[in-house]
This record gives sequence, C-alpha cells and structure tokens, in this order.
Amino acid sequence: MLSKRARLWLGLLVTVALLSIASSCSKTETPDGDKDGGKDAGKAYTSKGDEGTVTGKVSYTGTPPEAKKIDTSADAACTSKSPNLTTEEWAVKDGKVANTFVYIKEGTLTDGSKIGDWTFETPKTAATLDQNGCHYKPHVLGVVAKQDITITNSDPTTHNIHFTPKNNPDWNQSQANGAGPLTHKLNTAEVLVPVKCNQHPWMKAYVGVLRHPLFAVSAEDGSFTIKGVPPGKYTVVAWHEGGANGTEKTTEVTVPAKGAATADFTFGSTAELRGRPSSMPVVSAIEVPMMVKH
Ligand SMILES: [Cu+2]
Repeated sequence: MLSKRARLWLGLLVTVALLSIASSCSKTETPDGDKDGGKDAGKAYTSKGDEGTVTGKVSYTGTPPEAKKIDTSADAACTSKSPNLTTEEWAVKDGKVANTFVYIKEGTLTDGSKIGDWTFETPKTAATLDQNGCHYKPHVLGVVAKQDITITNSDPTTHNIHFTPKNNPDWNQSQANGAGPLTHKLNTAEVLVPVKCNQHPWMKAYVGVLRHPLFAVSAEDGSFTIKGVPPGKYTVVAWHEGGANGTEKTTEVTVPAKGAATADFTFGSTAELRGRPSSMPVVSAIEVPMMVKH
C-alpha cells in the first residue's frame, strides 16, 4: 500500500502530466484553429484587382439516397407550416448536388506567398441563418471567422438553436416565436460546424468557418463560384455532409490573373465507382474521409 504522502505525490504527478498533454494538444491549434499558423498578425490581403474565380459543378453518380419524409407530429406548428418536410442530407436534382461547401484549403499565390499567410478582412455584413418551416435556411452556410451570424425565427413555434463545434465553444439559445434575432459568431476556423435544434431533432444545418472568404455553397443545379481568388495554384475541397463526419473531395486548380479556373466534383456511391472497369477514366476528385482535427 502506498502511504498517504506517496499517493498525494502520485496524484500531483498525474495532474501535471495531464496538464502538459492538454497544453501540448492545444498548441497544435492556433487561435484560429488553423494549422497554417492562425496568423492574425499576418499580412493583410488587399485586392490587387487581378483576382479570378473558381467555378464548377458538383455531381452525383448513381442513384442518390432518397429524401425521407420527416415526422413532425411532435410539434403541430411545424406540421401545419411544413406538412411535407423531408430530409436534406442529399439534395440531388438531375444528378447535381446542392448544399456542398466548396472552399480553398491551401495554395500558393503567383508571388510565392501562401494563402494561409494572409489575413482577410472579416465581412461587416452578417450572414443569416433562418429557422423557417421548422428547417434551416440555408442548410449549409459559409462564414469568415468572427463574422456575425444573424439567427432569425420565422416560425410560430419556439426553436432552440445549438451549435456543436469541435474548435469553438458550444452555444445554444432558445428563441421563442416572435422573438428578435440572435447574433452569434465563431472565432475559430472549422469545417464544418453542425447546428441542431434542441426542440426539433430533425433540424440540421452546417456552418463552414474559414479565415478567408474564398468559399461557396453549391446551388440547386450543383453550380458554385468562388470569387476574389488571388492568382495562384490551390487545393480546392468540396465538403458534403454525407458520411459520419462528412465527405471531402479534393482537386487542384490554377487561377490565372483575372481569369477563371474550373473545379468539378463528383460524389456517389463507392460501390458504383468500384464497379467501373479499370480502363475507364477515374473521377478527378478523390474521396478522402473527413479528418478530425488533432
Ligand atoms: Cu426547432
């Protein structure tokens, strides 16, 4: 048996060890949760007037999972306002995928600097997340870190919006029908933050938080455009919520000065892809399971 004193020392030792693990762990996260350095003190990017765009389409191969009808009977206000509410995990129309978060992950500008070395101004205009018909509009939202998000309740019922991030503080607020808008912001980059409603378990949205504004969300026809991209060579990622932590597709683009680069992405069942004869061209974007940050 250990003496009382020895146990005390052991306890202290364990505490110190745990604390050092915790601090070394948090060191991998910069203030902006970005391994590139969280360079709040980095050079401020100013437009040179030569920025270009990345445009593309997000497609789905094979038969997409069917949207399922949601049972809203727990809240009559939801049933009467949205009698035909369906799941939004895969919004596929004519083989084109909506609600895909497409963003520039990393890359090098033509002057040799890294995109992660620059800081971008936080937009002064708030992004809006509306609770309308007992679902979120939009379903996928992109913001710059520290940008205000205005949360509105357009329904005749109470919602309780709940951000469940990994790199940002948990946040949840009840919002009664008729209550004014709430404001929230996420200070640390995180792709993507799941949002749910504590009142209505089917309500889900995703907020992509980046240190720069170089992102877009695919529209109903699968199209997207990332504007204001400094000329350079970039890794572009398309994130979709399908899968445990979402699914990422990656591709490389070169954006010419004042020009446009194309980045097309294809999602779909892996069985479908595995079934392809080897002579067939492989889809340009590879499937990478979403990596959980440290
Ligand atoms: Cu709700």
